[in-house]
Amino acid sequence: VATDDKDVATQTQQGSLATNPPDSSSIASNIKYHAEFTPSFSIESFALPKAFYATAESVCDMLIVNWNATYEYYDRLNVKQAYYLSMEFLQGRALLNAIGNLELSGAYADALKMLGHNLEDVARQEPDAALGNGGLGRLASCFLDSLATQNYPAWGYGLRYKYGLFKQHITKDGQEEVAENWLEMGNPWEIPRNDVSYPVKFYGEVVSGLDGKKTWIGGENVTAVAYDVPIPGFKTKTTINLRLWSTKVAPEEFDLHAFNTGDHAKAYAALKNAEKICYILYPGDESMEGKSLRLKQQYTLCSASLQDIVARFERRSGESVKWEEFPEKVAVQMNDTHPTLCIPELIRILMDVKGLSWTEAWDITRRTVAYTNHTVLPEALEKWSLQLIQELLPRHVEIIKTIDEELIHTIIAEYGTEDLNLLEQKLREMRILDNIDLPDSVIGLLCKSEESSAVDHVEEVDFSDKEAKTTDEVGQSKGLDTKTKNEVTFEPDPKLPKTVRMANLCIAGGHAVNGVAEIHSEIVKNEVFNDFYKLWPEKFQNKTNGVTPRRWIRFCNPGLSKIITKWIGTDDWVRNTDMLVTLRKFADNEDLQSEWREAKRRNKIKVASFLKEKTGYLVNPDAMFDVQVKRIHEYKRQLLNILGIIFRYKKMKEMSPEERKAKFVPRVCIFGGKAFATYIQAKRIVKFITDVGATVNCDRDIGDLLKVVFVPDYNVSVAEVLIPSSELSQHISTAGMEASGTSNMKFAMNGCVQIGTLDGANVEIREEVGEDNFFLFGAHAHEIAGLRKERSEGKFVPDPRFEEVKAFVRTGVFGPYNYDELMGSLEGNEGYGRADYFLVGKDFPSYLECQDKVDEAYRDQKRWTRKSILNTAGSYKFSSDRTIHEYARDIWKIEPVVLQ
Ligand code: 4GP
Repeated sequence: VATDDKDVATQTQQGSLATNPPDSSSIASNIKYHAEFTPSFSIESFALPKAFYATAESVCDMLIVNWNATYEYYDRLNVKQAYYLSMEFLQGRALLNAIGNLELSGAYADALKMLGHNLEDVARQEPDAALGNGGLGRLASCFLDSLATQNYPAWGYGLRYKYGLFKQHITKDGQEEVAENWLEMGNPWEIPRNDVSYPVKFYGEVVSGLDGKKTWIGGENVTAVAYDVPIPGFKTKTTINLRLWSTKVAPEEFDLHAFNTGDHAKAYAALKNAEKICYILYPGDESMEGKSLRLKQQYTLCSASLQDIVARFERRSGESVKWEEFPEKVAVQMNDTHPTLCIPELIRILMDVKGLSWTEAWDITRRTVAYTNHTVLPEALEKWSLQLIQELLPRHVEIIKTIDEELIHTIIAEYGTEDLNLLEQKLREMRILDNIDLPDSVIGLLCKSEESSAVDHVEEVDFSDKEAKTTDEVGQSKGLDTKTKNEVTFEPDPKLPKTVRMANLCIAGGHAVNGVAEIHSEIVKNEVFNDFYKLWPEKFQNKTNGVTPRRWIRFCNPGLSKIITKWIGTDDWVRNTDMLVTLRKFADNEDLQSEWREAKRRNKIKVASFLKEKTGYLVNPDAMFDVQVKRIHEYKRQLLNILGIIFRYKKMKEMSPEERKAKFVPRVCIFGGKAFATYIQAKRIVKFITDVGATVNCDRDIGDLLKVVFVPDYNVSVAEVLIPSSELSQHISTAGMEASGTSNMKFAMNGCVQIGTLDGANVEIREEVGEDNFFLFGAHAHEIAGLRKERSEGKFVPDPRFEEVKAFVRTGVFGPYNYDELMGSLEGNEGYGRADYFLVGKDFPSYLECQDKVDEAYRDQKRWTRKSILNTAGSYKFSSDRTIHEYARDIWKIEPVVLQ
């Protein structure tokens, strides 16, 4: 065993992997070698899950060789490198993806067969790496795959959470959350780098030297240690890095004295404090708890990553470090506002550690950093309490105040001081610091302009002396005297909190701001950040999301992929999805159509047994598979879907068996998704759907005509099973609220027809697949504000079908649970919050009518298959390869580097 294994090792060491791939018997012996020598498992047997871990270790050997070669090459060429900073990476499983990208799937399947195992069973042993909540995290993971595949020099940086996104159990009470200990058995894909670690400081104080130089001292120090996860590209040797930080106690913080004198609790406190930073993935935009811990997480990511990036820049620069060239070698992308602290942290490192001036540091930072916005939901736009940041990161608050002051001067330069009401409004809306006194320098300026009264525009202020300012000078200035300003007051409201608006900081401190679909980028420009757009139109861009065609069609849907390859004549479409367009000309070809339907049917049969295993429900694979899988959120409107199903159910019950058979196409309605643990309304929706399923699925009158199945614990791996089998998928958010959506792209790639609103990337998908092949309904984004107003004024007249369905629910047909809160939220009853804020009632009639059209189209299987083929063909645009290429070209200015 050892000799054979060495063969693989030698082959890979010599870097001959790409040209000389190992055969199945050498792979088998390498797996055996790991089963014996990798000290994670006892030696007694070679059963599951050990077989998975040994297999993964053997794959990882190859990845490390390629990783080293890639790293070494970038170092040697000193290329410009992009860094994608994200609090979330929703990687899912890695085994099939890695061997698929290495083109070794067949060899591994054979090797495992020799060892008495089946590749699929082995792969299923891998826990999902769920270091993310939803779309934003999965996008980050798709991006890594595309970066590696297209040979872009780029790394991801994130946190190595001990517990990923919770496991969802469905009980009689609805969703129950259980901790997800994905690292329990070890992680074969990571390489701990004990030699790569950085101090991360919290609390303490800032002292100024005589020369004005600031030093941040005291406080609490933790150590961030790097864990590297190699990310292989498809059909390339390029293997990039996802560097995840884990925190541990800094040696100086461990109180040995306390320990020795028996105060173990005290000694352990520091240990736990440090480790708990990376304990759990926070549930994202809904969580109100643990703010300080969340901020510590964000800062840990920013500080460790930037120290690492700066160190690499210095090392690669050799003898002559030219800081002004930093932006020519480094691009930092902030995935939403979570890594906003990158901005003050880079400035801090450049000024306080490297000795640069404010002007230099500010200029370098602005040329380096860019920001992606992923949501316009007001509650998800991060605002941090100034007091909390002040306590935790006192030096950063000084820097943020200086940036805020800089921004204020820009705003004054833009709007002038003639109309103080307008200026006051703009300052209130645009400042980074919300509800905080204006700095003295600004007050002086405004008073002067008041005296000379006729100033339109003030000159840009020179900030070159900023490093000499103290916190007191910047922060403790008074509000303007209300008397001199007549009506206008620049004073903070003592009743309101003082906060830092992270998105405003990102926009001011970065050189690019992008939305994630055309319609969303327009909303970002014209509504949410319109003032900033007017100030800096050149910063605003669109980068429509994409998904990796490797994971999301080639590997998860091998049957369909084979057919596509056959009809296109090559499998190059996996790297160049533009080729999918070729399918258009075969959309009516009967041979293709029947192969296509057959592939879909095989996937449906697989899913039928998957559903049986997960939920106990038996479904008919000949029924239409109608799927809505995504986070449970009111704006995504799972409620609209389930109410539509209930209406259908009610109508079926009212008909004779013959009538209902003639009227309705049999459907299996599949739901999946997690609700934030603290999001009560979303959890009610989960409970509601499962209750409806429990009633409908046991109704003998209905039989196979309708099934409603909620798949528990929706995650990346579940998506990989469900999406290839689906025929209709639902993307039915209230228009203007879904930034993009990415599952819509995955469904389209897999030949699934969509029903949806004109929202997010749906708009572009519809354009590409053709209007006839997309079931459109609902209000448009520009109508929403008016419709909400109409509702709140009591002018909305609900459709009788909407009233009927709610009344039906209230009869108690779905069990003893009281759905008053849910139904009430659609009516705006007192005490139930927003009066159908998401406009379910408004869109209900057009949704029902559209669903009738879906049934009608499905009856004609040729017509339906044509739509399905045209969806795959039209999905060519939604590869993350295209998205990444645009980021690389327009924002990061990096070039592909192919290993020689
Ligand atoms: C999501 C958006 O809700 C989704 O529309 C988009 O496709 C995705 O980001 C990727 O851009 N946002 C989040 C979040 O996941 O946490 O804000």
